[in-house]
Amino acid sequence: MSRLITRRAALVGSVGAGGLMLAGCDRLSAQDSSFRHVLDAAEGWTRASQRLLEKPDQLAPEYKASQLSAHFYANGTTMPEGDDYAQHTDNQFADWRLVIDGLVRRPLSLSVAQLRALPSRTQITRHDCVEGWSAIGQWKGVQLGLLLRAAGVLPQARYTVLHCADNLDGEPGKGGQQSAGQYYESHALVDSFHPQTLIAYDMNGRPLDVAHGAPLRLRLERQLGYKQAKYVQRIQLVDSLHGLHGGQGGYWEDRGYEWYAGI
Ligand SMILES: Nc1nc2c(c(=O)[nH]1)N[C@H]1C(S)=C(S)[C@@H](COP(=O)(O)O)O[C@H]1N2
Ligand SMILES: [Mo]
Repeated sequence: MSRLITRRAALVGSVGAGGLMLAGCDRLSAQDSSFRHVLDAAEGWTRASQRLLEKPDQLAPEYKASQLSAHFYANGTTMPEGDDYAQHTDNQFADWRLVIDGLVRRPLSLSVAQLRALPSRTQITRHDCVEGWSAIGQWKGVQLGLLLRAAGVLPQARYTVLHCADNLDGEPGKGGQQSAGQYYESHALVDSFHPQTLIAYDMNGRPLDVAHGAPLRLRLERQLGYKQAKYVQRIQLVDSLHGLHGGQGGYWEDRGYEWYAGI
C-alpha cells in the first residue's frame, strides 16, 4: 500500500467504520482511477459540505427515527422490466455501475461497493409525491457533490441528468395513458451540490429494495417525489436539456409537469 493511499484510506475510515473501511479501500482502489479520483476529492469536499450544512434555512427539515413512517409507499416503476435489470438482481448488483460523464474533466465509473466505501451521509426526510401522499424515510448514501467534485465539472455545465434503468408506461394515478419512455430526471448544479443531495444505497437501515430504486437512487430533498430518480445508472453533465428525450428535462416534465418542483 503506498503512503498516499494509506493516508486517504485513513481519511475515509475516519468518516466511516474504521479498520474495515481501510481494508476495503485498499482492495477497491487497486488499479481503479475512478475510485482514486473520488478519494482525492473527499478531503476538501467534506469541509465545504460541512459549511453548507451550517445554514439551516437552506436545508430540508430532518426528522427523528421515532417519526419514520411505518409504510413507505412505492410509486411509478416498482420492478424495472427486461433482462438487463433481471441480471443485475440475479447477481446482487455486483456489475452495476454509476457512470458520471458528459461535461466533466474525468468521467467516472463506480461500483456500488466503491460507493459504499466512501464517506456517507444519513438523513431522515419527508418525501412528498404530487399524487398526494407523503412518507418519512431514512436515507444513507454518498453526497452527489463529492462525486461531481471528483469528476471535475466543466464551467459550461449547467445541469445533471440522471438516466434510469426503467421504462415507465404512465400511471393510472396521474391520469393514465401517458406514453412509455425511459425514466430520466435533471437538476440544476446548485441543487446537485446541495449537502442533502445523495446517491442513496440504503433506506431505513437496509440496502434499497427493488421497489424503492435498487441499487442506487437520488435523494434531493427540497423537491417533489418525481424528481427523486430511482435505478440510476448514469449522471450526465450537460449545458442544455434540449436534445434529451422530450427536451423538458424529465420523464414527467416531458408530459407537462414543472421542471422545478420545489416544496
Ligand atoms: N426511475 C424512476 N424513478 C422514479 C419514478 C419512476 O417511476 N422511475 N417515480 C418517481 C415518483 S413519481 C415518486 S413519488 C418516487 C417514488 O419513490 P418510492 O417508490 O421510493 O416511493 O420515485 C420517483 N422516481
Ligand atoms: Mo410521485
